[in-house]
Amino acid sequence: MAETEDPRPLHTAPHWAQDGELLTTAQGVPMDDTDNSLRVDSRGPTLLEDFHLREKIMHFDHERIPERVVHARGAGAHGRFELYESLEEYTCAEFLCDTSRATPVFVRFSTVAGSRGSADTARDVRGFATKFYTTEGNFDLVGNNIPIFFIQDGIKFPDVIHAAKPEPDREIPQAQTAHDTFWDFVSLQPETTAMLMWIMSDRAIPRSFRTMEVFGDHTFRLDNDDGATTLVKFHWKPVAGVHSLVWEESQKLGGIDPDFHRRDLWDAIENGAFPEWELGLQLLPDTEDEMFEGIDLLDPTKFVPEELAEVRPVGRLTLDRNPTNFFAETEQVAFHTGHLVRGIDITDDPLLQARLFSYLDTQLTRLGGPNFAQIPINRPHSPVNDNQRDGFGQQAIHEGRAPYAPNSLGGGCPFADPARGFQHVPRMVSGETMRRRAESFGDHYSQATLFWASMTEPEQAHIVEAFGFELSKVDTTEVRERMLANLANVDAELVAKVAARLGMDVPTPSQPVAEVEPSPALSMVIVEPGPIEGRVIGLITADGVDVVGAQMLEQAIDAAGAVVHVIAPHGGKVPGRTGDALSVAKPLFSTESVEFDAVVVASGDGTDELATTPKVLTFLQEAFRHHKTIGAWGDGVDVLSAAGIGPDEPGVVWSEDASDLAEPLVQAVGLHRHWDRSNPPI
Ligand code: HDE
Repeated sequence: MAETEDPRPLHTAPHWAQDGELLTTAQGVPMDDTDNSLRVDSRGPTLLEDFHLREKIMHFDHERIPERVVHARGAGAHGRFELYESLEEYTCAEFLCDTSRATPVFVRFSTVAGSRGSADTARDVRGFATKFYTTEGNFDLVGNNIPIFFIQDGIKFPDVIHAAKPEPDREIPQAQTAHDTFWDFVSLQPETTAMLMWIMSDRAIPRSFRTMEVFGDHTFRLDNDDGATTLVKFHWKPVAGVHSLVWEESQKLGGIDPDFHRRDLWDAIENGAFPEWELGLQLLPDTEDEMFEGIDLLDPTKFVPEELAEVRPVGRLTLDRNPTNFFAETEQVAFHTGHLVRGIDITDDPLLQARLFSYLDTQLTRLGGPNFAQIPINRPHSPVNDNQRDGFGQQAIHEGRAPYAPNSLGGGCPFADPARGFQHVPRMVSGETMRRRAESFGDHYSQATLFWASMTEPEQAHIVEAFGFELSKVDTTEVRERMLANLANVDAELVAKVAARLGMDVPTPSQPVAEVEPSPALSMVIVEPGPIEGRVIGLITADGVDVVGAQMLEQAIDAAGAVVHVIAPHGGKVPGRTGDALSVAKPLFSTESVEFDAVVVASGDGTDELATTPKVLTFLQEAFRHHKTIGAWGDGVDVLSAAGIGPDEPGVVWSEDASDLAEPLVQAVGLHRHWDRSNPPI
C-alpha cells in the first residue's frame, strides 16, 4: 500500500466519505456560494468561467449508468452466513467447512423484465443473488425463486428476453409478459412449458422477498481435498415460510405502493425482524452420465423433486443491515456465475456455460470498464494480488515494477499455489463439435405436468386464471391456439379450463400426457400455522376507541414479531374512550387493505360510524376476498357484519375482549391465507 497521511483505506478517507462541514468542489476547493451561478450583473448572462457550475452540472449529467439489461429493478441488503456443520466430506471451500466464522454476504433481490423504476409486485421471476465474501475470495450464487429456466441453451437468452421485454415499436407493456411477442416465442419453444407453469403460479407474485424460496437452478460440482466430487443443487428456504400475494392484490399494489417489496425488506431490517433463509443442498452422486432418476442434471429446464433427493439444511443466512447508499451498493454490485471459490465448480449445463461469459461481459458497459472489482461493494474481503493494471476507473495506486509472471524483480511474487489455489475439476471431454441438443433434453412436458399435479385446488385455479389473463391480452389468434396446443400436452383439465376462459376450442394433445408422481413440496399451501415475524396487521379504529384493548393486542402481536399499524379516519392521534389516545400510522383515506397481511376492527364508540363508511366496508371486503385473516373485538364485530363478513368464515376471528383475540389472531395470520371461504377464488 502506498504511504498516505491517512492510514484508512482510500475509499473511507474523508474526501470519499463526504462527511465534512465545508462545501467544496470535486477538487476539494471550498466554495463561497452554490445557489447562484456567476453572471454579469444580477440579470445578465451566465459566465463560462464559472467552473463550479460547469463541474456540478457535468457530474449531474452523468449520474446514471445503464440499468441491468435484465433484473434492472432490485433491492439489496447486507448480512452473514453461518454454517451448521463442516461439509469437508464434499467440498474444500473454507466457508463450507469452517463453522467458527460467519461469512459476510450482500444479497440483491430483483424482478427480471421491468425497468429500474417498475413496480415490485409484477408477475415475474425474482432474482436472488448472493455474494459471499469468503476468506478465499468472493463466491456468487446467482439464483432465482424458480428452480428451472425457460430455455435449455444460453444462445436462446437474447430471444426469450427480447420477446418478454416491451415490444420494440411501441415500448409496451412495461414489466409484463401479457403480450403477443412473449407468448409468440414461448408457444414456438416448447421447452419453456415447465417454466411457464411456475410463472403462471403464485410463485411469481411473492408476498415479500423474505417469503421466497430460492434456487441456484443449475447443477454445480463440489470437490473435496481428496479430489472426490459430488453434484449439488443449491436451495434457499425462507424461515418466514413460502408465501405469495393474490393476483388482484399484486396488481393494486403496483399502483398503491410500487416499492412494496423494497419497503418490506427495508422495514423488516429496520424493525429487527431480520430476513432469514436456510441454505439447503441436494447432494447428488457425480455419475458419468450426470443423470439422476431419469433427470438429466445438465438440463436447466428440469429440477429434482425433494421427494427424490432430500434438501439438507447446512447453514443460515441472516440479512441484518440495510445499504448505506443504494447506488453505491445495490446498483453497483456485480454478480457473476464465474465468481467461484475452490471446492465449488461448474458443470456443462449449456445455460450455465453461457452465463459464465455474460455476467463478466455486461459489467464492462454497465460499470464502465474492467476495474469494477475495485468498487467497494464488489471488493473481496481477502487479499487481491492479481497483477492487473490500469484501465478506466482504476482506484488503486499499485506499487512495484513487476506486474507479470514469472518475474525476478518482484521476488517472484505473486506466485500461483496449486495447494491453496482454485483448481478446475479435471474432466475427460471428447466428441464431435456440433450444434445439437442431447436426446435426454427432449422431454418438455413431464415436469410441467408434475408441477400442475402437485398443486392444491386454489393453486390450480390461480394458474388457470393467470394463463387466462395473459393469453386474453394476446391479439394474435394463432399464438393463443399454439399455446393451448402446448398446454394440451401438460394436462387435459388445465387446457380445458384455460380454453373455456378464452372462449376457444380445446385442442387434443400431440403426445401422451406423462404419468407423474406429485411432489407435495411444490405446494405453498400450509395446514399448520407458521411464524408471523415481519407481518403487518392493520387495526381499524375511530374516535372513542378501546385504547387499553388495542394496546394489549399490539403487545401480543409485537411479541410474535409482527407489527400493528393503527388506521383511523384522520391522521395524528385517535382519542380513546377513557382519555388516552393511539398514534395513527395510516389515515384511512391514504391506505388500502392490500398493504396489510390481516385487518382487525377495534371496539369503541365510533364503530357505528365505521359501519356506515363505504371505504371501511370495501377495505374489509377486499381483505376477505384476498383470503386474509380478519378480526374484531367488542363493537368492532358489528362493522364486520355491516361488511357482510360472517363470524363463522375460515380465518375470521372475533371475541368480546381484545385479550381473548390475540392468540387466535396470531394462529390465523400464521396460516397466511384462508382458501376455503364461501366466496369464489380470485
Ligand atoms: Fe441472469 N443475467 N442470465 N440468470 N441473472 C443477469 O447480469 C444471463 C439466468 C440472474 O442482482 C445480467 O449483471 C444469461 C438464470 C440474477 O445483479 C446478465 C442467462 C438465472 C441476476 C445475465 C441468464 C439468472 C441476473 C444482467 C442465460 C437463475 C441479477 C446484469 C444463459 C439461476 C443479478 C448483470 C444482480 C442478471 C445474463 C439466465 C439469475 C445480462 C445470458 C438461469 C439473479 O449478465
